[in-house]
Amino acid sequence: MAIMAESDDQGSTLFPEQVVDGLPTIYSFQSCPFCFKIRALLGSRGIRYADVEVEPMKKAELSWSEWSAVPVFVDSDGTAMNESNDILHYIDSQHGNLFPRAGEDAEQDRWMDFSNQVLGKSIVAVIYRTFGSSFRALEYVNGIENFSRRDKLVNKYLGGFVMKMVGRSRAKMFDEPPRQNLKTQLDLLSTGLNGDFFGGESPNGADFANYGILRSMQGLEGFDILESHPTAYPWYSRVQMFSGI
Ligand SMILES: N[C@@H](CCC(=O)N[C@@H](CS)C(=O)NCC(=O)O)C(=O)O
Repeated sequence: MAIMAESDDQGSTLFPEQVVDGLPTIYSFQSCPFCFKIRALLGSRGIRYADVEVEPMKKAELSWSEWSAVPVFVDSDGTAMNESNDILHYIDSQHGNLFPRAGEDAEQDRWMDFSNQVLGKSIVAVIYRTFGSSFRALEYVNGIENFSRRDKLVNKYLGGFVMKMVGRSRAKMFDEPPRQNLKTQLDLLSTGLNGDFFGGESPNGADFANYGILRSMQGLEGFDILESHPTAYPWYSRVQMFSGI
């Protein structure tokens, strides 16, 4: 595929060839927690978007970029970027400016950071706690039409094995065992709520960031921990209503 990169006036790189159907485009893994953050915000604003499934081993779909992790977001004008929290800020800045930018609200910054540094790592320790739960989490690759039979097998079993190892290393970051730790982190998350949302009466960046991480667990090992949490689950359900995903 030809690489089409131009510079805009601000010096950022444009990749108009990577825009699908003229829509804002997410390059993602179906199961990626950071990608759900972006889908949640786009959904809450009623923005139509294209979602390109990246094959996790070779990542050929990202060969046009310097990035090797998803999500990568390409806006409809070709503006491309990575890092989920930066993408949330960018999308909000283009669609209503409904929550503060990074550096303008210390609490929002703190809880957006928490989504990556603490909650994301806590759920990985739970989802990939055993080989069985790890292979189940990778089962989604079997439903992706354009993955070859070989890619499906490699991703499920080799990917599942690798993720089990990643899960073990994430678990070592916390004092408590994975399931207990997730409950503790949900207790902590609940202290950041300002009424219905982190953002008060409506969701802000911290709501979309933490919701996205937890949304990726739906149907997987450990979601019951969220479902039985008396404060975090009602909050999760409220953000879900907003995002529609
Ligand atoms: N800090 C990044 C983290 C992104 C990330 O770690 N994505 C994972 C998927 S959930 C990834 O693509 N990892 C690289 C790999 O699988 O090779 C963000 O917030 O966007």
